[in-house]
Amino acid sequence: MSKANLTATKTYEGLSRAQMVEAYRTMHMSRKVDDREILLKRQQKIFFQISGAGHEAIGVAAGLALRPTDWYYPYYRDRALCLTLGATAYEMLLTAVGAADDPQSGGRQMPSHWGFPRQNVVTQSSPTGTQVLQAVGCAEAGRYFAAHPEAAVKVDGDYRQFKDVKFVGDELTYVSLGDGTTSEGEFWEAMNTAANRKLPVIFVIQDNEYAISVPVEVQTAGGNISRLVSGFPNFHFEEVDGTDLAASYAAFVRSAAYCREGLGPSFIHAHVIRPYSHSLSDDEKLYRPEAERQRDAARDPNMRLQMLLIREGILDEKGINKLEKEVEEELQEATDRALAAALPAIDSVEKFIYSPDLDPTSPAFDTQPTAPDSKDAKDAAPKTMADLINSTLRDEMKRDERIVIFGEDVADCSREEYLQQKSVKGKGGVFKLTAGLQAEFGSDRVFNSPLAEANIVGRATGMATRGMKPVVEIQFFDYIWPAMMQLRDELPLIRWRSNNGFSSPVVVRVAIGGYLTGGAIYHSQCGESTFTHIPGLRVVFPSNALDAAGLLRTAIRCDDPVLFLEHKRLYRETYGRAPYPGPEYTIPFGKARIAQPGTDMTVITYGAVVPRALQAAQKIEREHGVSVEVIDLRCLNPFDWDAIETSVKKTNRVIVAHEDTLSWGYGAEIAARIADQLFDYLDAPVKRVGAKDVFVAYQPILEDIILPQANDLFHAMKSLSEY
Ligand SMILES: Cc1ncc(C[n+]2csc(CCOP(=O)(O)OP(=O)(O)O)c2C)c(N)n1
Ligand SMILES: [Mg+2]
Repeated sequence: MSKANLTATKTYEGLSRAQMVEAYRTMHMSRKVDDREILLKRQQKIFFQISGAGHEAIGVAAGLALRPTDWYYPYYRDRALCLTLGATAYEMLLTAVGAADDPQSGGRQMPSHWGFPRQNVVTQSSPTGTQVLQAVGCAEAGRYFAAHPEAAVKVDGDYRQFKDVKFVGDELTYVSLGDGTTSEGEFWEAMNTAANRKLPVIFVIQDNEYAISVPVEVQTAGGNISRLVSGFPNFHFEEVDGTDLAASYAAFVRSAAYCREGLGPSFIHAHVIRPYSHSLSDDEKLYRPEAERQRDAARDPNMRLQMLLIREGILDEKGINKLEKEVEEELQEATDRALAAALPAIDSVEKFIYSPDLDPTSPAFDTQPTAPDSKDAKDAAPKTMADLINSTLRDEMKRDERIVIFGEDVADCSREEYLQQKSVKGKGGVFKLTAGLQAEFGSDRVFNSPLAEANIVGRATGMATRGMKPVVEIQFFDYIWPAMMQLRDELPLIRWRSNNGFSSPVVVRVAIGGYLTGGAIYHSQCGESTFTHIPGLRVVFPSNALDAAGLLRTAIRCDDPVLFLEHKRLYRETYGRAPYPGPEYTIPFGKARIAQPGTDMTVITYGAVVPRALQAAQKIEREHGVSVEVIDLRCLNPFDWDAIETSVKKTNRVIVAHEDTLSWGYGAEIAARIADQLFDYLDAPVKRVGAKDVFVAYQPILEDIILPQANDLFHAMKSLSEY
């Protein structure tokens, strides 16, 4: 072979000369889009800018080494990756101006919050680190569908009708984050699960040595994340100069091969630079001296590649100029079009908070229980709420193979062999709600999570984005807070922030509430109004076995995320038992139940206060002849305004009662709406009954005085009837 031919076929860690040129084109475009956005921001034509400058080589390397069938959870510096995957400068600028046709969010998110459905780039957000657990869940979904291909088939009549499942057997999931973000607990939770389950995830740390102004040695013990994570089992590790395109590419090729072989996750620690300030709101000169900035500049990835192209004779100066001119022309044309693009209609803001396809309040969910088999007395006997939740989960798992259940202690026994040997009976949840499900459906459908609530909700969110239906359990409401970032900033926003590009209809079951005699502060909390305050999250709170069964089934078949609150005290009460209503029994969301009809006043309540309100209502009827209508809302978001309106118009007196603390509670909203919209029908002020504004104490006499009792309701009813 001649020398010229040899040169022409020379590769750079496997990248051809033509690929090197195209890589440079993308890296240059990426930097130029940043520069253009900075200009547009200064001209006040866009409203935010954060750049990917200095991170171009690692992004392009990833895009070239990975496949279109892989999945991507990139962070905001990944502009060059997204361009390599096929997103365009025009699309990015549509996001920057907040255009109606912005394919990422329809004008809802800041620029650089990547989300391109076509490219499997899953909608990203601003909280640093929330993407990592979701990426783990995404990888788990790929593996799940490969093992259960039948589950991927579309089925009419529930959320599956509206969810295309895409998967290939040897796919992997890319997730990236900055050096500072490795300080987040969720990062460590994700590493732990990926290692433990040998998941095909490539974790990419883009280490530019700063998190805004905080240097890496303050974030990371010893200053090097690679050293800290080196003890995780099952990982393939790379530490690479992320400003070197070919070296970065090689790291991705090795990492991807390892993941695709099913050996486990990979970790790429890429040393990059941040030549611009953190964002346009930051001035790095305040905390970085000139000499340090110069040192970074000498490693600029774009400059390095340009020099390599010239040195290797791949492009000469003329060729570089020509390429850069082409980029400039394309960018100018993209900018002109983006600036002229139509803006979103202002009446579109409430679109896609919930599924536009499946309405869980619709009459289609209004069904009747099927009569129990009369030949089987066991079937016809009234069952507890715990029993019916268990039966509902079982029947839904039979019906829908996309359902998986995980959480703390929910499995029968993680050490399967004990079950097989029949040497143990199995646990199935601290309240036994999931008992027998692992034994029946297998350990890949019902399994224990680590003791980490963000892990549960974050992974579930990633799985549901891919089309699975995770029905996860938070063991106690009191411990839901580690998952709060996922529950407030992620799960309920996936659909809205991506303008319906993605959705994540997870069911989160939570054991809630007090009246336990000894439950004390940390096993008795309510706090539902914190969650009804979150747009995009359905919140359900049944008071009896039949409602729990019907509403749980609706929650599972629904196309929206649902927080399903199960009162621990009601799990095994005699009150509200019912025979199993059959495998198709559903109750629409947002429809209250009249627990007792009445004419003199209305009590609006839910959960464990329902039986207490009924007790008080019966007493006041007996002793004072006051007829009380008790409304059990059973679904808190949406809630049944029609039922409230009808009742208050009839009775003209109303109490809103709940177990949660009184101030700022769920009742405040209902009371305010009644005052606002039904004032003319009221003969007395709207009254509220709730817990004292303290936590629940351990000693039963303290618990009794803190939580609202039937007697408190009785007194409230009496005083209201006398008003
Ligand atoms: C949970 C959370 N806390 C704080 C912030 C504000 N914030 C945005 S970016 C950032 C620094 C991130 O640094 P790093 O992870 O190193 O990424 P880099 O920007 O350097 O690429 C901070 C503190 C945030 N977005 N989310
Ligand atoms: Mg950083």
